[in-house]
Amino acid sequence: MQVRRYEAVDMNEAVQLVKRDLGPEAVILSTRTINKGGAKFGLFGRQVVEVTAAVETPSIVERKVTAAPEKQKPSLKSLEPFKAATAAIEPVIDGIGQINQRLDSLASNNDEGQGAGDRVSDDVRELKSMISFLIDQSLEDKLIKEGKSFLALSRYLQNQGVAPEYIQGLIQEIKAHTGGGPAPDLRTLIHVAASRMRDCLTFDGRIHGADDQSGQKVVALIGPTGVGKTTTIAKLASDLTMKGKKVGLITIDTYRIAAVEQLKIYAKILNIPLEVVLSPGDLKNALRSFKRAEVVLIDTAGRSQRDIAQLDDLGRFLDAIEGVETRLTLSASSSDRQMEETIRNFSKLQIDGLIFTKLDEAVNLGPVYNQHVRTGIPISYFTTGQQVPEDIEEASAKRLIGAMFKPDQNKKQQTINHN
Ligand SMILES: Nc1nc2c(ncn2[C@@H]2O[C@H](COP(=O)(O)OP(=O)(O)O)[C@@H](O)[C@H]2O)c(=O)[nH]1
Ligand SMILES: [Mg+2]
Repeated sequence: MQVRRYEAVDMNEAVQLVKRDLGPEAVILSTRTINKGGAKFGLFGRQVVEVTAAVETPSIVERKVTAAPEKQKPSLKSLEPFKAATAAIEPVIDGIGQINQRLDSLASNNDEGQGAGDRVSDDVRELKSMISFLIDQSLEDKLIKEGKSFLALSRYLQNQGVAPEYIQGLIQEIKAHTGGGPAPDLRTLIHVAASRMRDCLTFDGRIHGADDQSGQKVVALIGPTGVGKTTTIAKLASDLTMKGKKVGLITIDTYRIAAVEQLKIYAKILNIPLEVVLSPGDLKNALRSFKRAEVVLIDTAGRSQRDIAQLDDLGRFLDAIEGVETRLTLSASSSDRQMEETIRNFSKLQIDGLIFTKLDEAVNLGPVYNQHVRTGIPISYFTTGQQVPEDIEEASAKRLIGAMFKPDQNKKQQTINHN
């Protein structure tokens, strides 16, 4: 195998380079955006796309196989029964794959000591419901009898990561509406499902400024390490500043020097005051010094949602400020189970809204939908990339439901919009 690295101004050019150099068989192993020269963190640096690609160099044995005469290939027609059989067992294979993954994670969780018992029982429960869903052939048979459009919708939503219980609920609801008549065609069904799913969503918690007499809105972004809290704060601060709002930044993330430096750089570039705070008492003082700011954004340390002491510590900081709101920040590319665990543990604290980051990296948005519907916590923002300030938008059904039914359009779309 030959592995090579390329740099280009955009993905399109990178792919052309790869194809020209390695040929049409080349596969892209990884891509990332890097800054070349200029200031750090994307505001002024030149962005280039770095792509690592590889092409197989066939071994002597492989060459012999690929050189086999054309006539030995089975005709397309003779493949039909195999295709049908493969399609029939596909859901079961998918399911077995997922069960294997769960079993692997169960085995590793078992080694993790404190709290592992709870997680194991959660996993076992989830595993049981997954198995019963898979072996519940009567459900699938029923769907087939009602017409393939229901089955197709169910399979489709399953692939989008929507939880089985929501799919079943949705289908039952649509069935109740059709009054036992013939199943609608798939197009109509998708239309109805999308609209019903849209009705279950609540978007709120966008940060514009104070909505009471205080004249000030104080919002802390909380969540696990690395989800993008600091980057999101920089995006929000930049957007608010551009709209003429007076913004103040506070960081209580003093665990890592790099974390403070990261926010300091953003604050400097945006020309926004930043206070670094070490104790709940200091936090009160910092807020006093931001009396004239209309919005104060607080960056917090990435707490491991499994570390109760760290969460209690964060709670003490938040308790020191009257009227503070929180936005729990979650990566849209993490699994349903990870998100659920994070929300469960962070709900020791008050959660006023959800921000989902890294939509650009998410394979599908089913878990975002599941967690939102399960908890009923409104979604405030989506972020769609590493670029500050542009890769953020106010959360909308158009993006979430649109991405589920047109998955190829799940990438960057626009900056913050106001509909
Ligand atoms: N792809 C992608 N990366 C993001 C996004 N938001 C943040 N990141 C990256 O995620 C990494 C961690 O971000 P950071 O803001 O330091 O996370 P924090 O630990 O929660 O404060 C950085 O490399 C960010 O550039 C996003 O929407 N999409
Ligand atoms: Mg941070």
